[in-house]
Amino acid sequence: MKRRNVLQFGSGLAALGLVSAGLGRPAAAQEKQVLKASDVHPAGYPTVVAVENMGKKLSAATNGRLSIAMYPSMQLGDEKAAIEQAQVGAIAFARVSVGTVGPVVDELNVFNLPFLFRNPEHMEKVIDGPIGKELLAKVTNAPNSHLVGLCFMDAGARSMYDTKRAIKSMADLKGLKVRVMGNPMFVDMMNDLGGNGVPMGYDQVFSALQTGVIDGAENNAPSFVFDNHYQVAKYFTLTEHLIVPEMVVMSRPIWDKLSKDDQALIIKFSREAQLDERVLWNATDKDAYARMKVAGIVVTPIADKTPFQKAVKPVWDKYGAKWPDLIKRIQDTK
Ligand code: GTR
Repeated sequence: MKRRNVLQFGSGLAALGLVSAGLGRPAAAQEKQVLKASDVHPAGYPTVVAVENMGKKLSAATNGRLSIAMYPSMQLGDEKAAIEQAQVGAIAFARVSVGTVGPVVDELNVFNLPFLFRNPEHMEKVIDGPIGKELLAKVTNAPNSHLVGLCFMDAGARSMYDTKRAIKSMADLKGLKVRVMGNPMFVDMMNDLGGNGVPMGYDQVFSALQTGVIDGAENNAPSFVFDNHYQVAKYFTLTEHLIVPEMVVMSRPIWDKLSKDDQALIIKFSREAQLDERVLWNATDKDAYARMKVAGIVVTPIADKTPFQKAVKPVWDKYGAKWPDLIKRIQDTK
């Protein structure tokens, strides 16, 4: 074909709307793309809103070419399912707990060690600093993750709740079937604490509490309240045994098809989302405790957590022994 014909052929394709299908010129640069995101929590929850805000910024920066469609409330399944869908490119973003990422990228399990962080502020320092960056890169660079680690988010501290009794000491946990996230570390942790750890997808927890398949679970106050578990479990015990951050991970197959500029925008807005979510989180956490009070939930503080901390030592020995330097750097973060 002569050059003129090539040009005509090209503009003909444009007229037929085929350019965006990749047959003509800079398809990727022009094509409208709606990026699907999944979250287990309902509309209005801090993580959901933070990812939606990311989408609004992305839309504004690309004149609507890129946008995010959020599917909240486990519409696309539990977190394991969300990760698997992201890995194959069926969705673009999975907002999940580091608890669920650990089985995919082992090094992330360092954040899943019980009583690792002194308090949520300590965790924030770590995720905002060099260790946070390094662990995001671990997710991105792990050969079989098929994911890109975009950012972390706050999720406060996780405590026990159950339908049977207030947990005043470890003895009260004896014999209780307590749901944990699907990660062997948490099953071991719960068994070491005296309960029976039952790994289960988040989408099953409410009905399992209702039907008595489990006696309790463990989570932060906002999940307990806004995912309605407090309607069935009346005892909330401030064990604060885990301070596990959330993550937003992106589908590697989708990421690889984006231009460098689009990738940079996504990185920028996700890093901003890490801090935006924190503000939303703090307000929602307060709100959750206020609602628990109104609902008459029995909140039991644990004055001395030392027996709980001692009991989980086997978890540290079994899983933490792999990362002595990393653990020391985390502990040394002030
Ligand atoms: C919540 C967390 C979710 C999910 C859930 C669970 O705190 O925000 O991502 O991990 O816990 O226990 O499965």
